[in-house]
Amino acid sequence: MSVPLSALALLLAGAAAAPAFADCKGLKVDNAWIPEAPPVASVLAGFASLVNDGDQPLHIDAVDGADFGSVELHQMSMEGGMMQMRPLQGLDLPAHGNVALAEGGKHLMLMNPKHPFKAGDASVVLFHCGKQATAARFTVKAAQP
Ligand SMILES: [Cu+2]
Repeated sequence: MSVPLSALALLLAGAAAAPAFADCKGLKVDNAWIPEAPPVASVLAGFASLVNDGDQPLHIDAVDGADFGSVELHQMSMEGGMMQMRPLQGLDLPAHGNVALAEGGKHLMLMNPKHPFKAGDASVVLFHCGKQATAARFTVKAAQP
């Protein structure tokens, strides 16, 4: 987390105020969604397509959201026949490249939701790249059977 906590608190508190950060240059977050989970779930997954429209590579160094205790980037992989998850320290997006946050691969772990979410709800998640951050609206949808 390279963003001063005071700046973050200001951003999260100031819903009506102008954003404290400029957007991450070139970053677009498409098809952002959260599979609906039981109301007691202490962690939710977040999926999206991250697109870098810019001419420069992007590095996402932190993710957070006001509705969650914390947000982690995870990588899922098969190890010894078992699905394993490990946290990622950040995410690189090449110029004009994209990275999928999807089931079975890289994804967001939205830890300790501050209230239950049901299908149709939405939550804003911030992707930080240095001093900038891009806000993305994640919609809660019924998980695919
Ligand atoms: Cu995970």
